[in-house]
Amino acid sequence: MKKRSIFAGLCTLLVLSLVVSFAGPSPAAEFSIKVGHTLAPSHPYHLGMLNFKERIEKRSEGKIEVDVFHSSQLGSERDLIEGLQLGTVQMTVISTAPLSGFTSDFLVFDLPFIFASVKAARDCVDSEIGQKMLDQLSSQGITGLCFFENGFRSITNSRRPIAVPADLDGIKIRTMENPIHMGTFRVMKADPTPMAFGELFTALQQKTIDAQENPLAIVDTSKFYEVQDYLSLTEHFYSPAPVLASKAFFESLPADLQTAVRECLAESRGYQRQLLDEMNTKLVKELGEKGMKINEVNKKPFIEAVQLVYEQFTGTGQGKIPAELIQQVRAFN
Ligand code: EAX
Repeated sequence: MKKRSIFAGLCTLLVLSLVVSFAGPSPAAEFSIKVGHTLAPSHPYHLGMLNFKERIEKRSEGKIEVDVFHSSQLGSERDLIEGLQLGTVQMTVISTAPLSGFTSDFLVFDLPFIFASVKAARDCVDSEIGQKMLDQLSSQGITGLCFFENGFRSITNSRRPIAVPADLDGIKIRTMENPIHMGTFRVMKADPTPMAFGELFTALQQKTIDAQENPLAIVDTSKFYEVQDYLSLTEHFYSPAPVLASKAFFESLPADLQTAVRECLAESRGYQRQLLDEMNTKLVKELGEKGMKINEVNKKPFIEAVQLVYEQFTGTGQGKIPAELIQQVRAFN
């Protein structure tokens, strides 16, 4: 008799635990936020979003629950943008490059060497110019909330040091799906191949491409040093990282929670950038210790070589950047 009552008790416990585990968000959560991004869990995209999760769950007293998905688990950056529009994803942090298909004004951030320092870049994206660009996404079903940071992008490759533009001649380089990024490498006679970030490591490993370009924190956290021999510190593009929300979801939040999300993100933005600053002070040394052959670069010949890109993309209409906007952005230097 005793054995039967213990067995019955265990079955009850098992059923209860199953019911609770399938019950979805914790009882207090009224709103669930799925955040997707493409980078590794050790990258400041992820750590910054975990910081936001901690802040907003506490600030909302559990009314908002956040889950952060790394390494393209919820798709590529293009998929994530579409997921915001469909409402299948509630938030994302991406580079601006994939947004060029949705609004051409973001293209200004993709112009080579447009920012002379990280301070100028941060001051610009945090200004009304940056907010105006984020607001333009509203017509696409997206609420632009703020800018985290990806950073200045440098070139890695498996063939040779890149010291002058001519060294890029014939190099097959992966780029983001962005006309200015591709145009920039074309004018230096490289062979740009647009590719989703999630496919990049394998392509480098299999040598279907020679090169890629990304900030040092990505070269490290996505382990590109395992499949790339050379790192050349070109810092040719600056990638801001807009934090975007599904407009339908964000506007479904009560006003006080919308304010809470914005304020918690602003605090997490500072934390996220500080992490990158700390990483950037030591990554050149650490990537050298991990076997990469690293060369500094005299940027002047590269800046001269890519002036043609400014001529190609300055103008009005789809895919062009107004000269006035370029001047406004450059004024932050
Ligand atoms: O936004 O695709 C890229 O190279 C980006 O830097 C990455 O997805 C982070």
